[in-house]
Amino acid sequence: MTHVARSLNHMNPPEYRPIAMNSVNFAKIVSSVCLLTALSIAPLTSRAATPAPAPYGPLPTHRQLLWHEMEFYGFVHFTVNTFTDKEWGYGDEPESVFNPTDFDANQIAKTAKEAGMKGLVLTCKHHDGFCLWPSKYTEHSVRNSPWKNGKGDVVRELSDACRKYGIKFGVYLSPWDRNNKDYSTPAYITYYRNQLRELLSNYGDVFTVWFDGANGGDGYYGGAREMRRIDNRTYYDWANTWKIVRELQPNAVMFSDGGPDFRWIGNESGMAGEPCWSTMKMEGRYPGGPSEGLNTGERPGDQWLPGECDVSIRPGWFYHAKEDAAVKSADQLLKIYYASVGRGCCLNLNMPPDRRGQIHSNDVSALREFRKILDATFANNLARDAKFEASNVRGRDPLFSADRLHDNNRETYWATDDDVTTPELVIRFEKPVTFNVVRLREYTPLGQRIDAFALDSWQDGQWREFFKGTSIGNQRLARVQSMTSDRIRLRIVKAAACPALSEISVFAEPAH
Ligand code: FUL
Ligand code: CA
Repeated sequence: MTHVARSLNHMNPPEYRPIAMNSVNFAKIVSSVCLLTALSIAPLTSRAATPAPAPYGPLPTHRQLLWHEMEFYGFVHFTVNTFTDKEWGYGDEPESVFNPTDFDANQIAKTAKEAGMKGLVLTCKHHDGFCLWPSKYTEHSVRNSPWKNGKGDVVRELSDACRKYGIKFGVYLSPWDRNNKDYSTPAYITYYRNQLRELLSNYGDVFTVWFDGANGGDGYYGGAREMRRIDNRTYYDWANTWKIVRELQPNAVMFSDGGPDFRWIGNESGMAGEPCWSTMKMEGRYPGGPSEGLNTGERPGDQWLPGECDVSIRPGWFYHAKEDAAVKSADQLLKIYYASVGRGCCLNLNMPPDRRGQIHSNDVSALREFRKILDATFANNLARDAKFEASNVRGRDPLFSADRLHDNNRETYWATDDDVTTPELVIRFEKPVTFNVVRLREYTPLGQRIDAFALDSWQDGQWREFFKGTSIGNQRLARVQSMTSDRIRLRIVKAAACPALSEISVFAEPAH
C-alpha cells in the first residue's frame, strides 16, 4: 500500500499540487483529494472512493485555520510608557514625552522575521489613550509629539516594514482609554469604532485585532481624574464592533477572553494547560469576561475557540532599562514554546522597543539563540523515510494510509474506519534513531477528535511508554528525555470519533 500511495503521488495531475501546497481552503482540498481518488486509485483497485470521516464537534473556520498555521508571532508594546517607565499610563502624559531617538521599524520587523515570527501586533493605542498614528479623532497622538516634528506614524512605518519582511501585521486598540473624556458614555464607543475604522482601512491587510479585556477604573479622562467603572458585558456592544472588523478585514481573526476567533489562555506566562482543547462553551464569554476554563478549553464545546499564549520576553510589557538583565533566555523561551505552540496554541511573544525605538540587543540575542535551537531541532524529520504501519486504515484505502503521516502535507491524513477509535501505529526506522521530540498534528478541518494518546519506544525487547498526552489539535509537541530506538508506537487511548491525524514527525533537539 505504501508503494501504491507513493507512486500515485507522483502521478498527481500538476493542478493538484498547488492546492495541496497552499493550505487555504481545506474543503476544496478534501474534494480534490476525493476526485483524485476517483480518477486514479479507483481504476487500480476497482473500488469506489472511501468517504472521508464525518466531522466531529465544532470545526475551525477558514480564517482560524490560517491563524493556526502562523503558530508564532510577536507583540510590540510601545507608547508613552516607554518614556515614563510605566506599565499603565494614567492618560495625562503630555504628547511631548513620546520622542524615540532613532525609531527603526525595519529593525523591529527584521528581528521578528529572524526570530521566526509570522507577524507582529502593535499596541496602536494602550490604556493611556496615546495614539501611535495621527488619528483624526483626537489630539492625543504622535501628531502632537516632537518625534519627526509631528509628521511621524508608527502604525504606517511598522505595517510597511512588516510587508517588506514578509510578515503579517495586526493591531491592538485598547478598549479602556484613560485619556478620553467620554470614556464610560456612548460617545466613546463611537470614538473607539472610528479609530478602529482608521486602523483597518488605511494600513493594508491586518491579520488580527486584539481586544484587551483589562480595565482598572481610574484615569485622567479629560481632566476629571476619577474612577469610572463600566459593565464589560454591555458597555462596548461588541457584536457591532466585531461587524466592523468582518466588514473591513474579512480574514482578520479577533482576540479576547471570549473570542470570537481565539481566546486568551488565562495567564500572561505563555503557558497553555494540559489538556488544552481548541473548543469552548461560549455562553457567558465576552472580552474581559470570566477566565475560568480559558487555560484548558472545554470539551465538548460548542465553538472552535483556540488559545493564544501571550507573554513578554521581559518582566514588563513595556521597555524598562532596569529590566535589561531580566530578558528571558533561549531556554526559558523554549519551555514557553513547547507549552504554547506545542499544545496547539499560537504564541504571541512580546518584544518591546526601547527609547530609541528599536529592540534592545539583549532581546535580539536571546531571540537569535532561541531560533537557532528551534531550526536545528525541526530541520530534520527523522521519520521521513521510516515505515509507518497502522493497525487499521480507513476502507483499506491508500488515501487514508499511514503514509499520509509523513508526506509533509497537513492536508493529507491517516484515518481509521468509523468503529475504530483506539488504533495503534508503529514507526519503524531503518536504523536506531536518537530523538527527544515527537510532533503530532490532527487534521483539524474534521474537528478535535482524539481525547488521549500514549507514545512508546522499543527498549530492550519490549515497549516502554515515554509520553502520555490528551489534546492534540493543530499540533502537539512531546518533548522528552533523549532516547535511542528503532521503533516508536503511538496508541490512541481514547477518541470521540475515529482519529484523523495529518502528520507525525520525530526530531532531535541538539545539545545546547
Ligand atoms: C493586559 C494589559 O493590561 C497589559 O498592559 C498588556 O497590554 C497585556 C498584553 O494585556 O491586559
Ligand atoms: Ca500528511
